[in-house]
Amino acid sequence: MDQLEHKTVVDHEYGASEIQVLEGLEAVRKRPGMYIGSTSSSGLHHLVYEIVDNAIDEALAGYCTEISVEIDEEDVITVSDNGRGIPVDIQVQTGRPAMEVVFTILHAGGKFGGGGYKVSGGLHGVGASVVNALSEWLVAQVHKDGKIYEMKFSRGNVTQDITVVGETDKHGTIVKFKPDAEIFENTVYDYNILFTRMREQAFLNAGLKIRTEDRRSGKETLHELCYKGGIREFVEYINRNKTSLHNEVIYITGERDGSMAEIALQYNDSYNEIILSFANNINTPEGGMHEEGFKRALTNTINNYGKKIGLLKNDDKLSGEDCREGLTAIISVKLEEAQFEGQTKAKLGNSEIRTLVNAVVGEKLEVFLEEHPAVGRTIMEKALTASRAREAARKARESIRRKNALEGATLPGKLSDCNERDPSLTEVYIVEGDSAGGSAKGGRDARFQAILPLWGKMLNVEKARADKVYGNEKLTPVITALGAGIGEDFDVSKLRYHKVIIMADADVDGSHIRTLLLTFFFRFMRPLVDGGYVYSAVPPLYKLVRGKQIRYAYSDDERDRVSTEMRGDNPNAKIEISRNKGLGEMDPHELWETTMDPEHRTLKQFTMADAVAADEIFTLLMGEKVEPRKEFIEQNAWRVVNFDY
Ligand code: TTJ
Repeated sequence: MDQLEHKTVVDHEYGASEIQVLEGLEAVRKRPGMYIGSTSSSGLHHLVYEIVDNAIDEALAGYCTEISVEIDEEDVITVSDNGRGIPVDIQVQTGRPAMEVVFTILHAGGKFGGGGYKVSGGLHGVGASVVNALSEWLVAQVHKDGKIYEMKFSRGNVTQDITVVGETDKHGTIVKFKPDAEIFENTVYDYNILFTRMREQAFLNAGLKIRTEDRRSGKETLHELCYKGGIREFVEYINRNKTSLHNEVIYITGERDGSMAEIALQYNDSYNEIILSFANNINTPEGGMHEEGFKRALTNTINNYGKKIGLLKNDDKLSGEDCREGLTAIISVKLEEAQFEGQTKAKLGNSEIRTLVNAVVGEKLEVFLEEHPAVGRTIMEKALTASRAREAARKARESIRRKNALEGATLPGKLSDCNERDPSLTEVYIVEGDSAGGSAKGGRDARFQAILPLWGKMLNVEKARADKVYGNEKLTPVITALGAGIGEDFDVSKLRYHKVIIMADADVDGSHIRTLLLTFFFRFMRPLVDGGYVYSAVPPLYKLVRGKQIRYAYSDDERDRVSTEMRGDNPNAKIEISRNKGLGEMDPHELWETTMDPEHRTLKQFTMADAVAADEIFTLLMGEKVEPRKEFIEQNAWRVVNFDY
């Protein structure tokens, strides 16, 4: 195959710029966390996003209509697009082909070529060179001007200079890489994580075709995504299992000074608010200026409209939260120099965007409501009911507070508290049923473990408004035991235990109570979930007995392994294996050994990184619509039982 001409001048000594290249990528390999957040699963998947962002930029520039993401055997990833292809000509500043620069120089992303990269998606800014540095190998091909150009790398080093390897009538870029097992704890890709991310990108880029495919044996899956309606369809998707209050999704867009904002919203009959915001296609879970501008405009517009149609009297005022009850909204802004702030760089800091979104939403939502009076009235009524319920909830909370003050904030009678007072050292087991509670109380280490038994039917908070939740006699002991308040008053710094452990049987009933409690925590004590304070205890599934020797197993695999171990060299040994009965039937000592002793137990931490997934799960498991719930449980039966979301 022909080598490009410049190949003849490659055999030179290292110049200053190349030494910098090597040092740059060496730094990435030394401290990968600085560039991709972590070397755990999240970092591994981040590699794919970094590559895909380049293709999305090309789509934003208007030159790419299709992107494909594939997983092959050994977790090799291939990302391709039908864009113009990375430039292959020699770059003036470096004297190297642009294609090489993209993969070898840190932050090269938007710096070359001019134009086209106006709203760079790879704003977390690390780009293709970081992926290259962290890959065992990477192969890039560019189809352009009738030729196929190829370059190869290993751990950031060039192993094959740019070479023409064939002819083509197509245009586009193909990048194939294998994540480096020396860097990542685990190099196995989760198709579902990649698919969810790509679906989000497909919603955010209306009309863009995205294909995702898993080609690993036994896992074969394929999706073709394309949403002509963009974020309107995103809102419909989130609301698909809910009952919406008006048929059409409200869609607002506007631009100013090179920035643009796009908002889609629809109300449903739930009590929850879901706002997802994005800046340059990057999710901003901590919100920021675009969200602030939106919220401000929404509250103002709804209040003004209420006055205008006479549903709000003189001094009546709806709060922002009232106006957002049951709201699902997507806010997507595109701007030139996005400033990401906050701990996780997940918050948009550009204040001009607040002004833009506020102005656009203020102006256009008002017009919309005037042109759609039936929708306007529905939204007003929803907000008014929310306001009345909030007042009732405030009174309920107030009465809890007053009662606590009178009784000196007495802890619930059923709570067996621990001796230690430092919350960072303590844990509370929330246990279903009195007998399990008894065993737990007998088995615990009372120095740092508290036990709170619950019994009877738990309230499904997904179907109840806040005031009913605050006054609920099953939940009150949980609220007072945790000591951090509830709802708007919740203050995680007052939490009395830093581990809140739900202990329920490993069966369907246990899974139900777990789900009810988690829903409660998720909806009413969200910082508890976000802070990673919520755990699930994992009781053993099997008990194995050989003579006096007793062992436990927490899965079928472990049961088989343990049984082989116990048998040792004596193939005739009789090992009795029994399915574990239930927490209530374990004696205190057994419960301690298998489920509560920090030295031997397993705890599952409950985290909900993906707000859309969490909302979906709780809506389905706890909501009104029966059909989608049945479907979900049938499709995810094992996950529901194990609570392994
Ligand atoms: C840059 O400006 C001149 C014309 O080409 C532009 C460009 O680089 N386009 C481009 C890059 N399209 N696709 C990419 C790309 C695609 C993947 C999958 C990976 C990478 C690193 C870049």
